Formats: sequence, C-alpha cells, structure tokens
Amino acid sequence: MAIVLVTGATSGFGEACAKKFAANGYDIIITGRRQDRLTALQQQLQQEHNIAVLPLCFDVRDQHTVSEVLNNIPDNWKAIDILINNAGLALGLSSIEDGDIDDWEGMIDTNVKGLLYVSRVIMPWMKARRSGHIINLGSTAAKQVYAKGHVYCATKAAVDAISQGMRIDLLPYRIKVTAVHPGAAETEFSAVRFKGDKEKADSVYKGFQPLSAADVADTIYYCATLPAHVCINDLVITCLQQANAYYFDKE
Ligand code: NDP
Ligand code: 8X3
Repeated sequence: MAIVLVTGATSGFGEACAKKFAANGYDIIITGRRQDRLTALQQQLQQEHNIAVLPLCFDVRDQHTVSEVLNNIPDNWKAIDILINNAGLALGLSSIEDGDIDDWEGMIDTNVKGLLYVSRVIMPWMKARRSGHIINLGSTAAKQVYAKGHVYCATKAAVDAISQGMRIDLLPYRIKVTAVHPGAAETEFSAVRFKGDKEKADSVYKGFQPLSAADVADTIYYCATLPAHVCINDLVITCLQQANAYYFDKE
C-alpha cells in the first residue's frame, strides 16, 4: 500500500491528515516532538485501521537528527509516496521593533529550514522511483502580509517560493508538488502563537466559523488522489467569512 509521511502529526492539520489517510488504507509515518502523542496516535490508527504506522520523534529544526532519523528507517518505509510538510508554527504577534528574536529564529528554523531539511532527505528517494507527491503547508499569510505578522508571513512566503522551486526541480521526475494555503483554522496554532494564553487564542476565532483541521485534511487528500496526470500547484482555502489573510466579515 502507499506510504504517507506527515510532519507535525501530533496536532491540528497533521493529525487530521494522518487520520484521513489511515482511514483510506495508507501506511503512515507520523512525526513530531511529543512522543506521548505519537504513541497514542499510532495505537489509535493501528486499532481502527488495518495499516502500519511508524512514529518518529524528532525536531525538524535539528538538521543532523532529521537526517539521521530518516536515513535509518527500514528500507521498505523509504518508498514514500506522499510527503506532507506540515510541521510549523507562529510565535508572537508584534511590530518588528518589539519582536522577540528567539521567536523569529523559531519560526524561520521550523517553517523554512525544517521543511528543507526533511525534503532534502526524501526527495532523492522519490527521484529514484520517479514517483511521488510533496504537499507543503503554506498559508494565506504567504499571499498577503497582515499587521504584526511580518516574520511568520515571510516564512510562509518562503514556503510558497520553495514549493514553486521544487515543482520546477522535480518536473523531469514526474513528481508532483502542491502548496496548500489555508486561512484561519482552529487548531493549537493560536495557543502556540500566544504561548498558552487561552483567552487570546480563543479570541482569534470569535465571530466567524473557522476552518477545521478536518476541512484542510480533506482538501489535502483530494489533491493527493487526483488522476496521475493532474497536479494542483497552488491552492488557497479559507472559511466562508474570510476573503484573504487580513479581511474577515465577522458577526
Ligand atoms: P498545530 O499547532 O495544531 O500543529 C503544529 C504541528 O507542528 C504539531 O504537530 C507540532 O508537533 C509540529 N511542530 C511544530 N514545531 C515543530 C518542530 N520544531 N519539530 C517538529 N514538529 C513541530 O498547528 P496547525 O495544525 O494549525 O499548523 C500546521 C501547519 O499549518 C503549520 O505549518 C502552520 O503554520 C500552518 N497553517 C496553520 C493555519 C491555522 O490557522 N491553524 C492556517 C494556515 C497554515 P510537536 O509540538 O509535537 O513537535
Ligand atoms: C495561519 C493563519 O491567519 O493566523 O497561517 O496567519 S493566520
């Protein structure tokens, strides 16, 4: 059966993708930093579906570990058909002069460099098989910059550019690349951005019905299961009450 690797499968879109692909018979490699969540998800997916699950606990910011962990998986798991580069985060929301430099490093290292580290290991395996599909999680923040979002928006614009570059690099190998750009979706994203301030995180989703993680996973699954000759290169998805990164019509 086909194999999917999902980075950041311990929460939100990544977890929803793991569940969606598992329900459709895919074997899944799930990754993240929280081992307890990886173990719980592995058990759940294996109990509910007749599939194999390989949990890998690592931090995508650590280039050496990314390379070591991935290169040491059993050979039969290296035939990855779909790579979902989803691990990512926003940290803080402030003007540049008030910005926290550690937050900037965290976003750039995770959203840009981490995605590159993982892809660099897996792309040669796909190229050797002349087959595969890489799906990168951008954001509406890749398309427009919103107030105080500068560095996060920049990292997602980088994901957009990297996705276009990957598409060109991988074209001769018939490997698909899709950038999926969701708008506001209720996951742990805002709790992480506001460092556990639940009130602030909840307020992000007041006055409109945001996307759910399952909405995004369903869309990713659609992109991944189109006929072999069809590739969605770039896809923006928002809830009904959001037009772009900064324009909402809230109740
Ligand atoms: P969540 O916070 O719910 O999930 C983020 C996932 O990324 C977690 O599984 C987390 O796992 C993983 N992750 C974060 N940092 C690292 C790291 N250094 N190493 C390994 N894994 C890491 O957020 P979402 O599901 O909402 O976000 C998923 C992606 O979608 C992100 O790239 C985000 O920027 C993007 N996005 C989110 C939107 C939203 O409104 N929610 C909209 C548009 C895009 P762990 O903590 O266990 O390491
Ligand atoms: C996450 C969505 O609008 O908070 O990329 O930046 S937003």
